[in-house]
Amino acid sequence: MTSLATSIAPLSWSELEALTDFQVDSVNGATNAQARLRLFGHTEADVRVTLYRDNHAWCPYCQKVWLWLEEKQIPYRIEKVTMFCYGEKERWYKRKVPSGMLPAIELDGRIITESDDILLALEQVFGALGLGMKHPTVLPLRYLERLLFRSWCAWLCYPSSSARQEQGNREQFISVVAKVETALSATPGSYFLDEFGTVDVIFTPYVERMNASLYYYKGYSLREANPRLSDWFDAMESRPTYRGTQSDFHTHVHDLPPQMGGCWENGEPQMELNKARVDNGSWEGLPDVTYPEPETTRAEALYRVIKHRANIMRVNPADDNLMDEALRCALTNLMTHQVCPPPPGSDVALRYLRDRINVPRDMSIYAAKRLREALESTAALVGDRQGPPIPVQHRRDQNPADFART
Ligand SMILES: N[C@@H](CCC(=O)N[C@@H](CS)C(=O)NCC(=O)O)C(=O)O
Repeated sequence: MTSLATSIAPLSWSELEALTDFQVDSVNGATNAQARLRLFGHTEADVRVTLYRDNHAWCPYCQKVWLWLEEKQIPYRIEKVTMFCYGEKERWYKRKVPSGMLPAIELDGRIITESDDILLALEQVFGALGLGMKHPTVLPLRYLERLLFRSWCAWLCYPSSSARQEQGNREQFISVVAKVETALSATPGSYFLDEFGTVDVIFTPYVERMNASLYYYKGYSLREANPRLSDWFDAMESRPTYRGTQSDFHTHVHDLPPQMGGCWENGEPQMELNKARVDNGSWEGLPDVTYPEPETTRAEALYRVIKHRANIMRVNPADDNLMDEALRCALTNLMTHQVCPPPPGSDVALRYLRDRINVPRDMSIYAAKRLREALESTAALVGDRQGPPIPVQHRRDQNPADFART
């Protein structure tokens, strides 16, 4: 878009609908967060597994099992459950799993909880993904993943009483990252072992969350600072399975605080810069994704907004008519690159939505970046007011009970 771009009136919903033919086969196509059934070319009669995972795809242990099932192409059903931090746990789920904890699977009618036990049970029935969970080469790497997790929590999730303590936590984390770099260097390829496998799946959820949270709360870019991890991320992003489960910085930095019991900023200049960028853009070029952007991302974002527009309108703090017009302006800008001024006073409404797009729940990482960009640049035409702050103690603003089933 150039400064010479002309200003146009918003397209109608039917005109917008005509601009997207985005379609995915959620059952047999590429990994996606919307599916309730995955068949990989099998029939429903072949389904032996149900995965219970959280609605928003925020739970890291759920991502681990989800990625494993996708990699092995095991036919399975998906039932989505509410996490305590954003709503009330479903009674039907508590009857199955009294603690309410996620993930769980039902395998041939048997409920299994604890992600490691789930993977072990799945391995017994369907075979391992590369080397198995208990293989002597895998065990020390699983241990290393937990070590990394603990040093990340120690740095991120507790307030430092002094600059020295903050520095100590940072150095402790970086020393464990060095061990991860060494482990990744042990094989010629980009994965942990010679072939992609269980170990990569086990590292994925938290390394993705570390990359996001340390960038935002500590000004430390895990992916950019570590060449082996950088290669590993790139290799993971070459897999459609990972792309389908992959989240972005904006989603993670705001889903983690209530799940982790708090994330602590260090207030350093780089941190402040990173934070402003993740919250307000530009989202292009952030080190949360590096594979080339597919051509369909704008059409995808448009399709997903149109599909959920009644719910989007309902939960928005602004008046429905105001938001309807403002949203059409942002979508018109998304698709035509033309400036489309929204009604006065709609900046808050547009930024409310900008702050609540969830990846991969709502759309893929690049589609979300495009949509946030269109919402932000449209909002900026009428004001600089931010939406209500995203809560940090809970995320009941994301209660799935306020949305219809997708
Ligand atoms: N050790 C468990 C940890 C599972 C866990 O901590 N799950 C969290 C979500 S990440 C949970 O279900 N918490 C209850 C809730 O948030 O509703 C595993 O590996 O499966």
